[in-house]
Amino acid sequence: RIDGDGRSRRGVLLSVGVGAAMAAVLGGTGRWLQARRTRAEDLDLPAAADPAPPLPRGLDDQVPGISPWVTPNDEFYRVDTRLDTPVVDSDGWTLTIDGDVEREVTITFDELLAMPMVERDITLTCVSNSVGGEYVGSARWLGVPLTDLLDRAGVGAGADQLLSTDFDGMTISTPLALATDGRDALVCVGMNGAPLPRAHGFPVRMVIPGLYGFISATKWLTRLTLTTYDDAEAYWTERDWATDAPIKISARIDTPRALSTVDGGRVVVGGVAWCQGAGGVGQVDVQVDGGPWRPATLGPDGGHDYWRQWYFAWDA
Ligand SMILES: Nc1nc2c(c(=O)[nH]1)N[C@H]1C(S)=C(S)[C@@H](COP(=O)(O)O)O[C@H]1N2
Ligand SMILES: [Mo]
Repeated sequence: RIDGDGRSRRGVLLSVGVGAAMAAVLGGTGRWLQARRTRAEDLDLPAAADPAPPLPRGLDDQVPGISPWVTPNDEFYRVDTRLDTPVVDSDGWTLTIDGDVEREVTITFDELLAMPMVERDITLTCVSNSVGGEYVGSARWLGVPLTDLLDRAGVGAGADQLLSTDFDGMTISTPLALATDGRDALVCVGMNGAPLPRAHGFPVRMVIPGLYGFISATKWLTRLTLTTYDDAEAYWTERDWATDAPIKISARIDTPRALSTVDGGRVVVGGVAWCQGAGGVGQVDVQVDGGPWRPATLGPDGGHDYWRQWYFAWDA
């Protein structure tokens, strides 16, 4: 960087040269940094053995202001009990499956990557999302089916709760029956073709379609404990939140924005709707003031665990 007086400031140059450039400039120190931390963007993820079908083209270009069909990673909502973005290393990472199991299992990140991966398009949302709110997003997730991991440990007969723990001891509880009922419950390493961003759980998180994030979507996952609701309470359960929390059917109007002013004539009203666990969205209706409910035009179908775009041309 050259300052206003024309002199270059070398110290500043070093501090902005993070990562590869820093390793090159600092030599030994740089190598030490790289050995200690696997940067998310440096990881090569395996291809899915069971890939998701190509997504049909969404309505993004047709309906200005509508939510993108696939939420970009850096625009994906974030809900955490913590304020910082933890730096968890994939090199030292392990996942332990314990509790009511036939044999306790601990696997490394490389061992997880060696398991057959599946790819699924899943909409994730937070129970704290208000009507029209921001806490919902849709991505293509890459991961190992949760049941493949549980099968390695052999689930005992008494368990009814899957208690997952993050690297820092934060716990999330999931009803075992729902996590293993055939839905695409995943232990994920990838999001939209990239390793998980740190804010979204790098190196490994859970994603379970149809359950709100606070009972399913553990980020920075390190432990899965088979237990019962009588024996153990998760973070949110201690705070009196429900333990059984299926995602409710919902829709959001993205455009026009609430309280905005539009010109008379043709106004395209558009948004997204989601209905996991009940076959996906089959219809969206729109009502203007007290008028009749009229059917909106639906965007393409991304599967029953994925939201659906819709629009309605209103003659204002
Ligand atoms: N470790 C950890 N995992 C967590 C949380 C958390 O606070 N800590 N929040 C949960 C909640 S309430 C939601 S809605 C989702 C949000 O995931 P996202 O931030 O990637 O959108 O993560 C879940 N997983
Ligand atoms: Mo949440």
